[in-house]
Amino acid sequence: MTKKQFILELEKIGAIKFGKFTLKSGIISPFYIDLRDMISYPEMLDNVADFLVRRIKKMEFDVITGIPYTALPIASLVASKMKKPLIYMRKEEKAYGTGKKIIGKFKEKDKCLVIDDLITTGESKIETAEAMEKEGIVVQDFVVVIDRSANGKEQLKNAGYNLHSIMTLDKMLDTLYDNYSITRCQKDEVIEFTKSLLKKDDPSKIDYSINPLTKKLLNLIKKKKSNLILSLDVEKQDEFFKILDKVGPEIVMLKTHVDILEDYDEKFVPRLKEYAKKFDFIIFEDRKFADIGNTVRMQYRSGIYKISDWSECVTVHMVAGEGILKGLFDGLEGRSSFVLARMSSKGNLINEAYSRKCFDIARKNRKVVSGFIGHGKDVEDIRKFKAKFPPGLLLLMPGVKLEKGSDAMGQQYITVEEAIQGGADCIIVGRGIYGQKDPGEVAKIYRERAWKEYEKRERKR
Ligand code: S5P
Repeated sequence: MTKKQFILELEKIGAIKFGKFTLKSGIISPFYIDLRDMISYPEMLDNVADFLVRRIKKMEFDVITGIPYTALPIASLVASKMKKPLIYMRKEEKAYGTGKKIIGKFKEKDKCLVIDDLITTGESKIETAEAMEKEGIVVQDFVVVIDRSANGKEQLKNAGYNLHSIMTLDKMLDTLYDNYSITRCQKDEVIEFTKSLLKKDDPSKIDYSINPLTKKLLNLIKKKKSNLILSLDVEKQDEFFKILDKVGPEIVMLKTHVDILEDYDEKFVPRLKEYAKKFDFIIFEDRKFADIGNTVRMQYRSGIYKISDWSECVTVHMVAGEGILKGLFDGLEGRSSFVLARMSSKGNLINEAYSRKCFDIARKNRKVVSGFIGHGKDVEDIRKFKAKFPPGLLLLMPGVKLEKGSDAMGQQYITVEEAIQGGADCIIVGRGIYGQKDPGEVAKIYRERAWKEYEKRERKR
């Protein structure tokens, strides 16, 4: 079978379709490619494996993998044809047994060639490579059957990987067009659509006016020369305001957990607002909403605290899905959120796929999402995490102290410098400041150390 015949065959079995398709992200696409069913056509499967063998024959690698599920049967056939060992990574986390992430035999530093069916943006390829690298495997080359991306090759190159493909989208469209399977109009529509996906994330096109809170925070950072958020987790109002008096000049945001206060009363909010005005900071209730839209709507607006009246932004867990944002913000103006895309606590259950879904939802809801709460084990880890953010969304980082360390209940700390170098726009500090003898003085140190690093980073950009 030639490549041309293979493409025509793909269309015949319904693996390529033209029309209107809603993608996972909610975007409507004029075409759709899905190679999953190819395994039921032995001749096609055999052919695709032969194409791959020809493409990779001269490459150097020790083991082969296919990204589950679609590419795994393809990769096993390729591995068998090439007499190379096959390994694969579990798609789901295993909660019992050995907990082994990679199935198959490999040695530390083995070079693994990764096969996949498609590439759309490159994001998930980079995640796979990073996950394999964590297990001691070296990844350099990806081979896909169809490159349907606008800039996947570039994306991977920037992350340090090579992309090879059996065929590109252009080649596929040309073949189908030449064979009268699609019209010129359909072909152009697909090309336009693929290009338009790129434009969406162009950083020079970020419009901050869509989210006034993001704009306000960025202005405050510049004006106060501060990236510091105080997390004032104390139980008495007296102590709360005593500390705030000292730390107020150093911060751009005050993060509260209002339900910690033992003596909360109707005087608290007006006083807090006075302080916010006097010291010019944003009030940020770290409520971590996580329920269905209807429930969070009430939790946010009603009850004793009526959070939406006074807190300019709140934290949100995206576990209940996108509806939570509707519940929280529909009908309200000038309010925004930070989504927990990673946590600082040891053993937390957030994984890469979950973080990515948070990014996707935020990308579609910039009006009410200003950015993410996130953490990382070191500068490199945070950099990779931040590189996946939709442009213009900010990273606030808790779990920060002057020195690395941890507490007795699983909190993990990295240093101010690591956080900012990695890409944090603000650091969130609690006990590192309010637990000290002179919170004002210590806050100043945090602010200065963060600002110094931030200026260095921004100059380099
Ligand atoms: O992953 C997280 C997310 C948040 S918002 N880890 C965190 O520690 N936080 C919050 O940041 C936490 O609820 C607390 O209010 C603050 C960190 O406090 P510290 O005393 O450990 O600095």
